[in-house]
Amino acid sequence: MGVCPSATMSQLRDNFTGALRPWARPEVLTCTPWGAPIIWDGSFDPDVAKQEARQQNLTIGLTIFAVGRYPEKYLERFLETAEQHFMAGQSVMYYVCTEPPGAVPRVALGPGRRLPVERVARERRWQDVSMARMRTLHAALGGLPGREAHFVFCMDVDQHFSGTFGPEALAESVAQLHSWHYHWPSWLLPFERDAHSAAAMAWGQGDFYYHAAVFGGSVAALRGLTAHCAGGLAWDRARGLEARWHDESHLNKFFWLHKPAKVLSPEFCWSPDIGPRAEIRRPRLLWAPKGYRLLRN
Ligand code: 2GW
Ligand code: MN
Repeated sequence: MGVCPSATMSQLRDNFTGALRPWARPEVLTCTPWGAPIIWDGSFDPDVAKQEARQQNLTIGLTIFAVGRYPEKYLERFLETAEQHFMAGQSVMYYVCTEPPGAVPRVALGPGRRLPVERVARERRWQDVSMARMRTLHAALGGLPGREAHFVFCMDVDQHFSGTFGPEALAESVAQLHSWHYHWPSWLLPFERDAHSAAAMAWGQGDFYYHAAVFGGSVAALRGLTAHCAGGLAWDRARGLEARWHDESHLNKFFWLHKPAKVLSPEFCWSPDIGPRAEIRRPRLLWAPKGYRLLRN
């Protein structure tokens, strides 16, 4: 499939290239139609990416929300594995938004890594917990986190790291291919189709279906993204609407309108329930099994 050797230099100036070698993965799509790299295991050199990031003395933020029963259930493993695998050797700021506030486990942090804790309001419905993240993130990026970090990743907490997730993943804006949908034809993708919703995608629209469990970028790009999504969620709510996959639907609309500068292969956020796949070599994040009945009440 499409290899994109030039991978447009303008695109890559804000990207950490990690010496891209898309030809190393000829069996998968390594470039989007608009020229952004889709990175797969083996298609970059993690050590080169590491050096590029070290030279620029970056601070990388990672925002995580954990409210209700999620802190006790997921936070410790997420943070412990992040210490092993997320941006190892770089300065990292974890921004944990949690409720109750005492629920953050004590995790030993490496040098240059910090973990301030923010308290957030508890929402009544579970859909609202997930959707309120966009509003809260927007505010946070306008405050201290936005001034400290150069790049920020925003992640679901119900997952853990299982492999290196390093600076090769950084770019002006970064989207994650959804592991259940990356090989589906466009007309089957679960975009919001109600034309009245702010997240509406007409038939024929949509490049890929992205997973809201991982997205990232520069602070400026994420300010735009979170403003768009929080605005769309509020617009829908004022009309009594709720998009099919909540904040994820609005995120997909945003990335349709504003193409991401880098796309992460499903290896970066994989669901073990799918089982082994030849093209999935080394998963970086693994979803926790869904215990909906237990947690969604
Ligand atoms: C969410 C659903 C049902 C019950 C509880 C919660 C819940 C979510 C919660 O009680 N506490 C909490 O902190 N959360 C946060 O919201 C947490 O960060 C979690 O990872 C995130 C999204 O909820 P999650 O992971 O249970 O839902 P998923 O894995 O189906 O998420 C996808 O779809 C969501 C919208 O429905 C979001 O777009 C999410 O980013 C997607 O990965
Ligand atoms: Mn999740």
